[in-house]
Amino acid sequence: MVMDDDQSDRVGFDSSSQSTGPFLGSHYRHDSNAGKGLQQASYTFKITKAGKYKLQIAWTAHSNRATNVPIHLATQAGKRTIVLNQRQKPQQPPFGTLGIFDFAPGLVTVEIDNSSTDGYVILDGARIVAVAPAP
Ligand SMILES: [Ca+2]
Repeated sequence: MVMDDDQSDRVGFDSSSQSTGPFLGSHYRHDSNAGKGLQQASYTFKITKAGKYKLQIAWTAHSNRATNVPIHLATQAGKRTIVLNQRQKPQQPPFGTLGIFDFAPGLVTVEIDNSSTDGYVILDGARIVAVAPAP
């Protein structure tokens, strides 16, 4: 399941760019390195089958990015926050893996915000990929 930035629910993240690639879809969005704490975007995935899933976020790395982007993951099991360094290149451009999680059927929400971030926060896309169970 892949969602591009245009499919997120957003407050802010109104600036879009194509300056740095690779990116998912036709562009990425960013917070203009401004309005800290006032911009959020969330992706909602519907899980139909319980299992392990890899959670990935797309971003374009650059030295002006934030090193401390808070990403809030809400699942049936609860909430957790993962801190992402967007100066580092994603492992599978444009996607970088945040972790592998057990998801139960229901909604999984991934929210990115720009609170107290120290550079540009990039919103490009997100996906979750089912991880095959061990044989
Ligand atoms: Ca995009």
